[in-house]
Amino acid sequence: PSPRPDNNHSVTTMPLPPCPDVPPGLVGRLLIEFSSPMPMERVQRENPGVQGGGRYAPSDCAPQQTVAIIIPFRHREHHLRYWLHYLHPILRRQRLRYGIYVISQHGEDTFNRAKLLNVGFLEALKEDPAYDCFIFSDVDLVPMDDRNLYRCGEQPRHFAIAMDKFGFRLPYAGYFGGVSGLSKAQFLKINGFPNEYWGWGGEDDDIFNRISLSGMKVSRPDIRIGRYRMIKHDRDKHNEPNPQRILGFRLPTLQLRNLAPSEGKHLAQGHPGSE
Ligand code: UDH
Repeated sequence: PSPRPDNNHSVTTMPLPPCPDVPPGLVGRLLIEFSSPMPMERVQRENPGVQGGGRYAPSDCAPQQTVAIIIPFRHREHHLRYWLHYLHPILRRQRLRYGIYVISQHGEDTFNRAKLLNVGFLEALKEDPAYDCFIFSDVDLVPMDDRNLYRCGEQPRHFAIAMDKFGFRLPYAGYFGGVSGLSKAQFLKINGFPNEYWGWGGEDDDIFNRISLSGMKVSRPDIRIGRYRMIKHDRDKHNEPNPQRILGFRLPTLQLRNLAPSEGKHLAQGHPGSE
């Protein structure tokens, strides 16, 4: 039986104030490096506020969104430890309520990144129907600036716009790879991600096209803020470039016409062989 309320000793919890739009305590540009291996014990020790399953909520304010971070994964444990080491403190400073979902592909068949992300969307919602923002992040990408806020907005968001491996520039105008975010409604509007891309490449361009064809427009942070370090690695086994990745790439003519000439050049040069 549940305890009867005792009027003399009732505990009333005050509702938390909403978290401010601009979180206080952000530090801006960060030093990110991957020289010495990162032990999991250190990650755990340094992030005591994180609950089981990689869940966290600020104690001093109520965030507007509940964010599920979905990571496509196989055999990258050492990358994951770096990712957790850097991201937990950043997400905490950003005052997010979040959970992290590492979606690992079983077996050694060809990797399928987008399908894993679809699985992550469904599994996160099964665990907590309150998730209303989904951020899809490669395990080897760490933001270099905590002002790059991991939250959803009016339009689908592309976060990883200036990676070190691309010379801190967007490789082509329609690039949507690395780290991206869609609200639940936006994800459902584009009918989720494609399941047909086996191996490396093409699925991010397909997602970009789904967004454009649904009448939405990708939003991006300032180029000085959307900077990322990628953990250097060789190509994984069973994730060879998908020879059909280019076939899936069909920019609607309308969009091509809207590109500035310089963007068109990047598009021609940077796609789709660039890594
Ligand atoms: N991923 C895994 N395991 C795999 C393959 C992919 O976890 O076996 C995930 C991981 O989250 C990774 C993401 O899928 O960050 C994207 O895959 P990727 O890192 O292989 O793609 P990227 O374009 O690299 O970053 C392509 C190979 C680069 C080789 C460069 C050699 N100089």
